[in-house]
Amino acid sequence: MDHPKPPVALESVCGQFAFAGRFVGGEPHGNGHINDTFVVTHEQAGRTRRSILQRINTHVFRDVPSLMENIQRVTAHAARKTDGAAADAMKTLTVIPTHDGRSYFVDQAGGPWRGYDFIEGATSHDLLQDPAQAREAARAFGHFQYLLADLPAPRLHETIPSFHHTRRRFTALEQAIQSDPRGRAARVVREIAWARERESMVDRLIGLQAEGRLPERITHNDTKLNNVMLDNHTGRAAGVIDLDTVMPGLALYDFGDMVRSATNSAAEDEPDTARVEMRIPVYTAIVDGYLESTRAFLNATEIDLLPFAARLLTFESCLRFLTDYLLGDVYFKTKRPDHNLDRCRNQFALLRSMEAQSADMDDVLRHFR
Ligand code: ADP
Ligand code: GN1
Ligand code: MG
Repeated sequence: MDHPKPPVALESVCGQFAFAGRFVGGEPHGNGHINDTFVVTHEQAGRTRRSILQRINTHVFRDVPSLMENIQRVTAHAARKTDGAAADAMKTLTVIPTHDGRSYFVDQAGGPWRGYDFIEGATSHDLLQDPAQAREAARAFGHFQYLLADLPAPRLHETIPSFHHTRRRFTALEQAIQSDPRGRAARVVREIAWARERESMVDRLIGLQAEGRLPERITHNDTKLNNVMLDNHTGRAAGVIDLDTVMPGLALYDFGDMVRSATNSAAEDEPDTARVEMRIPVYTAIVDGYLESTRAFLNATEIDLLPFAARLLTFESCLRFLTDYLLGDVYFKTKRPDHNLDRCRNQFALLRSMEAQSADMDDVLRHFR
């Protein structure tokens, strides 16, 4: 799906929300693959203030009321726990209500919109510049799990059912190969073979969860580097964002996706796979930062499986990009014809690099545990 043009009605959508001041302007913002994100500027008494306005992707998130209920509960709980903490403590999103007190607004075309405070003085990085950033991001996502560990009942809604269920992801790929609606399967014979060679990976964590050895926790589930904001001056984590997939999950999914997204020496969609490598210093920083905030509550099985989870989540993303390519690019936003295929090949290159460095990844864990 192409990145949409800013809606002409941005000002009128903005008018629905309790943003302070006069609307000055707005433009697309960030590099998320799912929602349509805009930064909007307001002016009040000569001072400008920025906010985030986001149109939620209803192809991906089918139940917006449940999604927003999760986000409100999670942000309110995290805010209560961090209330009174140091000024530079990690924050998360603050939902701006509509004038009639709702958490989202539905436009005439049926598009649901929400508003957030803009986290100022911080940056969300698409590509890592140095391992210290990875360490900080990992510490932040780990701390986020800690903050939500005592969220009162009821259980959060599953905003995308079976999101990290790797067996179902594998089955979805096999179904896409069978149906091949765009006639693309013949172009990806090699990638399909790579996926099938690794099928045995997909049941491991699910099996251990069923045996009770991996506990369900409240997890972020989309721990990409660009879903954490890092302070521009101190480099410390300013806040965890993109809370749409916060729901019950395994801690290992969060760890694995951090490693997948931050250790890559190239962008996730770099077509030249010779440039793709898993950077062990970055992996080391992630293990260090993540264990700093989670060591007190993870069990031994979770810690043992950290290196495996890195490979599994990278494999999951190979499966997802390949499936979306076969189905005709219906899920992830794409900017060029073979975008999902490039992403898929890139992630397989990353996975192979992890496989080649598997012993080194185990050594890193031995050092920190
Ligand atoms: P998507 O689900 O499409 O990835 P995100 O919620 O991650 O959407 O938002 C896309 C990007 O917009 C983020 O990667 C980040 O750069 C920016 N962003 C989102 N929320 C905020 C915020 N509250 N403050 C500043 N930047 C934000
Ligand atoms: C999407 O929304 P964004 O861009 O932060 C996706 C993740 C993928 C990622 C790959 C809800 O993340 O699961 O790992 O793209 N989010 C959803 O870049 O599917
Ligand atoms: Mg995002």
